[in-house]
Amino acid sequence: MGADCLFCRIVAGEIPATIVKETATTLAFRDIGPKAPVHVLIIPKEHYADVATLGQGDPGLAGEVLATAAAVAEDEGLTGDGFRLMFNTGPYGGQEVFHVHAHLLGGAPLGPMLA
Ligand code: DGP
Repeated sequence: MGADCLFCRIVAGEIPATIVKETATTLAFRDIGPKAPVHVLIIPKEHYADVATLGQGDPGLAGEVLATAAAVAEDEGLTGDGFRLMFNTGPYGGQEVFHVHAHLLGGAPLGPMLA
């Protein structure tokens, strides 16, 4: 991947993003079209297309993505009232960018998932 992948290009610094946390293996940045007061995307720097291939290919890295998401939730003050963490996967899951990313949403009541 790389040149063809939007989020690889954000990792490479070729496309600007509002980065809120970076570790050796993960990056967290604000979604360009926020769907909640806090909407952050958390990705592994290494390219995996979706959470299924990441989870099976490198479970340790998947755990690091979750740990970064939890740290961002804490930084953003979401841990008291709660938040939503989700991975859209494939066309039926509504995935549009095929570099795995967790959506961290919070800062207001989000309502039931499938309303
Ligand atoms: P998904 O549908 O799960 O693949 O979500 C992709 C998300 O990526 C969507 O909420 C909008 C966000 N997004 C798309 N392009 C960019 C971009 O260039 N920068 C940032 N920060 N977010 C983007």
